[in-house]
Amino acid sequence: MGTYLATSYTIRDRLLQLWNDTQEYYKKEKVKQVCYISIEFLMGRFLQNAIINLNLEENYKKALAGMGYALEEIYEEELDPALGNGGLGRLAACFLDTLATHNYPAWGYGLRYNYGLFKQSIGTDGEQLEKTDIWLDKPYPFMVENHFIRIPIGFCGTVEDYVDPNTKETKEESNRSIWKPSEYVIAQANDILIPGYGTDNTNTLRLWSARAVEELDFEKFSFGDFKGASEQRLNAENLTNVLYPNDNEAEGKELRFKQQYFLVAATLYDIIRRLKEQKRPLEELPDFSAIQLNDTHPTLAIPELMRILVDQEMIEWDKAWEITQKTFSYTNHTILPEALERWPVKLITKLLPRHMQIIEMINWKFLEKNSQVGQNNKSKELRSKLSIIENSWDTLVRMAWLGCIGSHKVNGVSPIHSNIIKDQLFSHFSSIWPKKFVNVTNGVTPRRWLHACNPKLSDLITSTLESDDWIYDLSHLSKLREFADNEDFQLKWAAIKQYNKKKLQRFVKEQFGLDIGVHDVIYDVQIKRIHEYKRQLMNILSHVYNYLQIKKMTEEEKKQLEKKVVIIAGKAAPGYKAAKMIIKLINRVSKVINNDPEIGDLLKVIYIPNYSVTIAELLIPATDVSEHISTPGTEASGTSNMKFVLNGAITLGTYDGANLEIIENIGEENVFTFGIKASEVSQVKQNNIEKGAWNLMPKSLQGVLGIIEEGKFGDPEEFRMILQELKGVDRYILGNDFTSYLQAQKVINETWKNPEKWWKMSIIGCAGSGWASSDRTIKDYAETIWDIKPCPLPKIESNSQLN
Ligand code: GPW
Repeated sequence: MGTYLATSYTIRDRLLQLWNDTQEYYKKEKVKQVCYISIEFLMGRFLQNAIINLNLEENYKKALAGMGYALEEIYEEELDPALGNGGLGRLAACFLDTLATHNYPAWGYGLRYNYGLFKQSIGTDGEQLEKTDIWLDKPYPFMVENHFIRIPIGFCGTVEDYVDPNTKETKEESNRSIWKPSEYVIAQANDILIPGYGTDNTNTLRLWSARAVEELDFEKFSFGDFKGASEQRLNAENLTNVLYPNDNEAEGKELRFKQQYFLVAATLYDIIRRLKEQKRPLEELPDFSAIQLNDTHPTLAIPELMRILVDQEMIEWDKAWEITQKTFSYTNHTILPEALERWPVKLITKLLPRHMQIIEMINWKFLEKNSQVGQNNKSKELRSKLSIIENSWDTLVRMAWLGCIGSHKVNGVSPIHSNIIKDQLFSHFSSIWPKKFVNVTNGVTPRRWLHACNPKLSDLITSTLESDDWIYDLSHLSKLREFADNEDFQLKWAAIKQYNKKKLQRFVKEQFGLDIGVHDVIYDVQIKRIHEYKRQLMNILSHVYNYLQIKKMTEEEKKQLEKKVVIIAGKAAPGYKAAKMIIKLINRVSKVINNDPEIGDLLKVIYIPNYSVTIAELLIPATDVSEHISTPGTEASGTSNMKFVLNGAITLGTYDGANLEIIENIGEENVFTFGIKASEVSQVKQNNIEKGAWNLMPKSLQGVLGIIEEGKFGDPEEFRMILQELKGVDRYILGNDFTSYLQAQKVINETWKNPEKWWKMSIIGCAGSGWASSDRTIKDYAETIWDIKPCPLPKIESNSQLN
């Protein structure tokens, strides 16, 4: 830890200087900035990224070696802050890297949770165990507490009529009111410095943590009520204690709602403070800052800005609304109904009484304008479709509706997803505002996801292209295509894969004491949150099937088989029963297969616990086949699919999310595709409902379920819920896709026998991945939504002196 800290502090020193220079420069230039508000930022480790971005890796390696330390080992000492659940939070982190690298004036805004996503381990029965992630126990040199920035955030209380101080009159038509909160919590800024690659520009990720207004109640303390004395502090700090561990599922907890408001209220205060620092009026907010809402978690920013403009800044409603719509844009990341946030009106009224009034006013004005009032069924139906307020089991506020209505642009994250939101989820809005709905395809940062995690491949690409320009302009990778058939290049390419597989092999041996092969073994990897729609269940069931097949084979037949190591990793939300059962089943199957002497090294199934960004950086470069097998129409984009192709893994995927972009860009002949198209899903589901999924299921899968029910993997009762779902409705249509999934696996095994073909596919995949850079994504946002331009810091003496 000591060497890690010492090294980190030297980097932090440099960054602090560059950061100061950058912030001063942005202020001086008065450039338009973007603020990216996200309830999650899944940053991964910091040190290596910073050293690489500052172009100091060689220097540090040498200097440390001189003192007897290996830089790689120092990297390993760093913790990996888990302030996000999965793709949504990691996307935000990739965006920050790109924004700094390409010199955009940008801020990330999020929460500094005391506890990150739980640490996962696997119990003796194969079940997921969860432990608190107390990451702040250790020093974290790259986050600086900014004591000058503390903002009071109100909750609850009452709303009073606005009384004109001159006329002493209340004016209904001004829409103005006075909110008097009854509770306050302080938002404290904690800044993470964001270095860009090959530039001095250093941006800010500002994470808010909650503090009490009064740390200690001295009255209570002096009367001996020690517990009571710190109660307020504990209650306040509780607000940012823990990251909610759900991915693609809305958790309707009061505390989560408070977190969301706390995030946006502190952030807007901060942005407006900076605007006012420049002595600019609030009418200029849309020219001062674009604000991107990362999914609906920060959509309370819309009524909060309206409150500030109307109630505090005395701007009239319509003008305030124009400013608001021009400032915000909203990204939707899912269409799964269980993930679309809807908060009870009752809860909002209690916690944010004024905001609830504002939401109702926004809704009323919107409906007045856009749906003809009438009592016939058709106009009633339209009104209930358009309304922000939904009447179902309770009266609810649809946050996605609020996001659409309050923003000037709404985007999906891949073409198929953007089409679904335009034509289905928000079709009623897109006919009102056809130009509001756009697509911005996701991307990943090539710095972390190729250059840093796969240094050997990075070197090979640089030496082959005779330039490292590709690191900040990934479209250059296309030039690799001409080497796809080159025997010498293929050998080098394959050798690097072997090298990365060996690294993983050592890890598996050290962690689990398990021996896996490297040569002539296909590494087949599926790593992501465990979710029914992502169909890890289909993956493991297919290997039960394969296992049963091998058991029936003669020794001669076995000799013809390809060897495979199947790796699965990912966490399940602690309250998600089906997902936890899937983890248990994977581990039970793994135990049976790995310990069956008749199977030997033909098939191994490994579940790697506690999946994280750091583990992804180890697994992705070592992968031959990566699985992205969601039910078509369910995975908005996926981003690890991009990381894998970039690192020469071949995709085994369905026609879903960004898999379709991979297919489009590298050709379907270079992807192992299977299953039906999104347009066919509803018909299959309907058949399942009408005829019963069991009756439509292929014999192969029926046999597998039979074996589970016989107790081959322990008491079948433990898996009843997932088995019943498969046999009953099979919402994610595993049964329907099972046969073609097995067929795709066969094609993989056949292709593996032909190395020239395999490595050609692998190289073409990488060569055709230029579009998958988050640099391209951010350029799209900057040009089509944010209207911001790069603002590179001029190279000045004081900066260069540091090098
Ligand atoms: F439900 N995504 C995620 F839309 O990782 F909010 N967590 C989430 O809670 C949600 C979405 C939410 C993911 C999508 O599942 C994935 O398909 C996409 O690539 C990623 O967000 C980034 O856009």
